Amino acid sequence: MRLVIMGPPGAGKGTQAVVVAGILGVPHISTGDIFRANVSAGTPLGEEAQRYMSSGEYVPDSVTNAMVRDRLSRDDCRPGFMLDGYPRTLEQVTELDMMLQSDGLHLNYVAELTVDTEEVIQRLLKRAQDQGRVDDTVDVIRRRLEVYSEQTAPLVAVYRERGLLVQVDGMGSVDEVTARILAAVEA
Ligand code: B4P
Repeated sequence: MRLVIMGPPGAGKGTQAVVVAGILGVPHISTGDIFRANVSAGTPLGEEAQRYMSSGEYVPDSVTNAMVRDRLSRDDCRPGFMLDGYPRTLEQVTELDMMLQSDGLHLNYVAELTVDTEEVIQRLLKRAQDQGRVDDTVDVIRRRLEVYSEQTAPLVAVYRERGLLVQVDGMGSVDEVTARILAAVEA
């Protein structure tokens, strides 16, 4: 099973991707987590990513695409994967298409989590208190939501056109949302 999970910041992508990937027995690949691990480790990739993430901007496509290409080429991705937070731009969609096509592979589903804007802001402000993430301040959250609607929301139409899109209500408890995703991807 090759899945993508998308949705605005705070929709529950990371939360759900961990659980669903575990149930399906495929690796969970979060570009945000990989960037944060590199920031913590002080790598050159982390230093570059931090400049963008701390202001709510996307890391440049060239950097992100190369990182995902490397990750998807590993053996554990052969049975499938759950991509969380990638693709986020039209250029990333094209690049992912090429990565898959070169191996004769295709996506099975793209699950879009839909959540009210007010709810995502509350979730991210709560996470700011719990975890102190630098990109969870009010101003940066506002910018991340703008960047999402400008650059990532248009991807929904692309995947709908391809017949891959499933929309999942992301409101409610974590368990309720997980059950909806599993039903939507017929797992
Ligand atoms: P991400 O790490 O993807 O961060 P995110 O959009 O905030 O989603 P996340 O998965 O962390 O949060 P979730 O909704 O699960 O990206 C961070 C940054 O990395 C981006 O802004 C960008 O700079 C960079 N980046 C990543 N991918 C990139 C790409 N492809 N191209 C360029 N740049 C990229 O959860 C949010 C909170 O809600 C959590 O605290 C959670 O506990 C809570 N929550 C979840 N489900 C809930 C529920 N049902 N009820 C109540 N709370 C819930």
